[in-house]
Amino acid sequence: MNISREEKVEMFKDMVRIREFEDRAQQIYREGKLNGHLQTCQGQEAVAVGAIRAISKKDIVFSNHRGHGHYLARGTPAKKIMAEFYGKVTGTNCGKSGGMYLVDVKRGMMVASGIVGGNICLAVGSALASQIRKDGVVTLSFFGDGATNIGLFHEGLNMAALWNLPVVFICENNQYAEATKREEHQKIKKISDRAISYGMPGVTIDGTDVIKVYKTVKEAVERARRYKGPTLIECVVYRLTGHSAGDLGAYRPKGEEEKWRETYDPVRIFQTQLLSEGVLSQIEVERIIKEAREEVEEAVQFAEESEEPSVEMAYQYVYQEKN
Ligand SMILES: Cc1ncc(C[n+]2csc(CCOP(=O)(O)OP(=O)(O)O)c2C)c(N)n1
Ligand SMILES: [Mg+2]
Repeated sequence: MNISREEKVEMFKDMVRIREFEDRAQQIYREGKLNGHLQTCQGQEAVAVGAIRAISKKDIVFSNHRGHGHYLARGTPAKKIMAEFYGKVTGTNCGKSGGMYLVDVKRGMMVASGIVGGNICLAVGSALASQIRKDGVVTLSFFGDGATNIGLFHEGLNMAALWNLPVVFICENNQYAEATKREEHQKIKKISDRAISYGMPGVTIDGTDVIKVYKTVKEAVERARRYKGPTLIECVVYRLTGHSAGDLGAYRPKGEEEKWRETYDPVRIFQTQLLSEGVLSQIEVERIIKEAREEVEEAVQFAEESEEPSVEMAYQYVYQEKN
């Protein structure tokens, strides 16, 4: 599977956009400008970008509470996501949800679920619909390591395997579920080992390697599209931040984050790779970072200048409107 220089550059751009967006959003949250929770995905950019680039336009994605990167990679405008954080009417959900439940149906981004493991069965339902319609659509479900202990994970994967549904399960194993280290919430060494008990292929990969993620997901998507059944892909990453923007991660062993940052920062790894391959020059890298920052600042300005939703809007989109 050959990946062109242009594709690599596009992937790098998206990873930088996500990193810049998340760093800035976290900063804004810490300035006390946003309500609710904000779970950012620094350290997981390669999963979002690699996986989303491996699907086609008609495919469907169910994201989770750490999903901003999935949306940015799919093309949801940064300004609409930022406006949603601010609770503004111009946000993806008209300011009604905040960052945890982003929706962009037009781009096949059905919903991000703040219910841990909640999107797994929604994705299985979507894949069942595709199988009945024979529409050739594949559904992706993103979730964390913590979600793999939830009942819905077992029920969903079992049914998907049994019926050969066109769905790919992508576990972003970022070593923590809130403040609980993975070794303290499950005994298995590899989450992908669970796949065998449902009768589907399971694979553990380096989730900081965007090309590896892309190739692995692409293969699983092609398999699913031929109705050969689902795959469980465990992407090993590290959450380069606290659980949410208000969490400084004091429960982590001293130096742990720094160690991962030095060795497994996906953005830095890919940047070094592209520089050494001669795909990008240092000047081009700097330009990409500058453009990403400009896009994020425009998003912040748009969000701050946008209107609050009206009181009447509280009752809109709650129930299906008649006709
Ligand atoms: C069903 C359910 N239980 C508990 C919570 C509270 N909660 C929110 S995020 C989270 C941790 C999830 O960990 P993981 O699945 O590893 O995802 P990560 O946050 O690491 O991306 C928990 C327990 C919830 N939202 N939903
Ligand atoms: Mg986790």
